[in-house]
Amino acid sequence: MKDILTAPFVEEMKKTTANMYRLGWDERNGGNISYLLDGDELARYLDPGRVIRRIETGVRAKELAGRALLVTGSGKYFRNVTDDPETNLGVIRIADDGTTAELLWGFCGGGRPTSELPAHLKSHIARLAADPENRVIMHTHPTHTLAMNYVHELDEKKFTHTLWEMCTECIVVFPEGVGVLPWMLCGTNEIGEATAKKMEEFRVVIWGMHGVYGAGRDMDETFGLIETVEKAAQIYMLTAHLPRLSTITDAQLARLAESFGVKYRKDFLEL
Ligand code: 2HA
Ligand code: ZN
Repeated sequence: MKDILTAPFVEEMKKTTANMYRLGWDERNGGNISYLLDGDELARYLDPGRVIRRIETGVRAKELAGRALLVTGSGKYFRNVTDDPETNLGVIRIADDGTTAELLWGFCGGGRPTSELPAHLKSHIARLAADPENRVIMHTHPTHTLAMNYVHELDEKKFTHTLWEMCTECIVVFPEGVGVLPWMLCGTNEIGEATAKKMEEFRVVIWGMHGVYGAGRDMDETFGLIETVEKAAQIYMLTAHLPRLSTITDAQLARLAESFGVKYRKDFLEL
C-alpha cells in the first residue's frame, strides 16, 4: 500500500488550499473544497474495508452512495492544510443510506467534514447530472467578487454581463454565466438545495454577501474558473467609480463566443 500523503489528490489539495489562502480568499476557516475520488486509485492508498468512524452528515445524498471524496474539515484553516493534511482533511465515503459518511482517512483528533457539506454533496449530484466528469466543488470568499456584491445589483443577467465586459476571456471561460443567490444562512440544507438548483445550469454560483461556489472536472479548471470571475470583479472594482470611456460591446462578446465555439447565454446580451 502506498503512503496517502504522497497521493496526487492530497498534493493537489495542499497546493490549492495554500494558493487560495495566499490570495487572501480564505481567511480563518473560510472556504471548503470537496474532490470526488476514483475508487481504484484510492484503493492503492488505503484499505476501503477499514472505516475509522461513521459521521452523520445531516444531508441525504443517495446518488453518491459508495463514492469517496477528499474534503476539507469543519472549522479548519486552509492555511494549515499543507503542514498537517491528516488533521485538516479527510477521505469520506457516502454509505448506502446516503446520510452517513464513513471516514476512511484523516480528520485526526475528532474532526468532521466541512459545515457546507450539504451544498457540496448536492452540488456534486447536480453537476454530475450535467457533466459526468465533474469532480470538484470549491467554495471560497474571493475579495473583489465579494466587494462587488455590495455595489452591483445581485441579478444573474446584470452581474454576468458586467463580468463578461471586464475581461475578453470571461465569456469564453464561463459562457453559461454565473448564478446568483441572495444572502442566505450558510451551512444549511436550504442553501445547499438552492446552490445545487443553480448548479444545474451554472458552474459558478455567487452566494450573496458571502462568497462563491465553483465546479469543475479537476482542481485547475475549478480554481481557474473562480480566478477568472475574481479577476473580472477586480477590474470592475478598480473602475466602477471612474468615468467609463470604453467597453466590450455585446456584438463583440457574441463574436468572441462564436469564434471560440462556446454555447453562451444569448439572453444575457442585448443583440
Ligand atoms: O467553512 O466558508 O461558508 C467556512 C465557510 C462557511
Ligand atoms: Zn463561506
